[in-house]
Amino acid sequence: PALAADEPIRMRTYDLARITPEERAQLLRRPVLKSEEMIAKVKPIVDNVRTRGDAALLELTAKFDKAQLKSTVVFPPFAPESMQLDPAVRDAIDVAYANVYKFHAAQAQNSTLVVETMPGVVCSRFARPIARVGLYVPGGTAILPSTALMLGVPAQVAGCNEIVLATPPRPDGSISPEVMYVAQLVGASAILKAGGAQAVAALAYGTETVPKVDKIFGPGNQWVTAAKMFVQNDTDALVSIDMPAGPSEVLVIADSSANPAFVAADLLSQAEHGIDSQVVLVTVNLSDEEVAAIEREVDAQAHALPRVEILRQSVAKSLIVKTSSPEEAIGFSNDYAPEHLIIHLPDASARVASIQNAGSVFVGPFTPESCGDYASGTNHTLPTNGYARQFSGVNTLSFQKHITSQEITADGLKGLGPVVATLADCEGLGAHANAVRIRLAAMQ
Ligand code: HSO
Ligand code: ZN
Repeated sequence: PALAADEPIRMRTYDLARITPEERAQLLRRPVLKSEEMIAKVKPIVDNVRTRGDAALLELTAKFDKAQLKSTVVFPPFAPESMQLDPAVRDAIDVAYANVYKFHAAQAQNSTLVVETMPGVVCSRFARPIARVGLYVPGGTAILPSTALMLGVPAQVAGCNEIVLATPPRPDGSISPEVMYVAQLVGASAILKAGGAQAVAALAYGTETVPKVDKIFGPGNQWVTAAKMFVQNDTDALVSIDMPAGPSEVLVIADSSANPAFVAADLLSQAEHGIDSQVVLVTVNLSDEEVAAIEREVDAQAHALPRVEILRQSVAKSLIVKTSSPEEAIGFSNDYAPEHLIIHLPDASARVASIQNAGSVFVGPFTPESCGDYASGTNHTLPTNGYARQFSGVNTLSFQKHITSQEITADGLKGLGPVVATLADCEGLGAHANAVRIRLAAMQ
């Protein structure tokens, strides 16, 4: 239903003590992603790019991005004119880059793990970079150099050989100078000027000019997400993806110690991403008047923001859940498994110990989510849709894989060999048993 422009921008309120378990379960649900339907829609686009390569990419980019390109890929060195920035923006990107680099460099696992499990039986594990990675940086309603940073820095830290950054071009065929600058900072080896399912297909299969990659990262709209799911399931593509993605979310826990203006600002910062953004406020022992004070702030701040039309729709779909203890609030949050969790409680840092499911946590009144979105050092590519139960956000290890290794001495094999031969006999796999016994016999 259309919302009148003069109507207050309000969330829906529920009291956890007054709802049934079924209603509670309903509050934890996200809007359904019609993934099968979307996968059917992207298949023709993916097939087109896979079979016709660059010709298909150029046609689709003309159709969807209104850009007439001669070639879809740009290789370094990138033209200085394509990266010209306002000095204040460049300095801000530099600080963000340094912080994100520092935090992700600390995550790199470069040392080999070595364990002697039995005398003479040495097992080890070491990390190697994923050689070729594709980073999808969405276009659409906002330019997102921050996403280029969040995907590019861990790829650089991990030591990936080829970093292909894909992003839709503007109608004049160019890429925003901010994204170009970040591409250069992170050492991108190619920029693919394409978006949507066609960009994902080009990364997955390669074309005459686009290098094929081994893993595709990054957020995107339903088309991008569906295309990532499709290519991941195609064994011909031999490609993996970072995680299933859905609309962005935040859950804010606040009690009476919280500043209503801060709480409202945090809710709105996430709600402005898109009309499907999920914003949840979980209150702890707030009176009706205190809840109303936050709602008035949401309404007043929203009307003064540039993306008020998006906020009108996303806030209307968002929730306030009233609880009567911090434990109850955190219990609800753990069940919801939000992408972002902001804690406005007096003992916020002590509460982190009880967080079980969340993509990234923002602790205390002076930690807005915006800082993690841009520049504190943590990654902003995080699990949505409740996938924080089993997925981590993008991190340095997302760009590496681990190889295990073992080395067994002759004496080691004397100890371990009979165990293996017994188990192989038990499975009826005589050749396995023989590979051990032939050596044990040779040692006699
Ligand atoms: N909050 C978004 C990331 C972002 N915010 C990019 C601003 N720019 C991820 O959920
Ligand atoms: Zn954000």
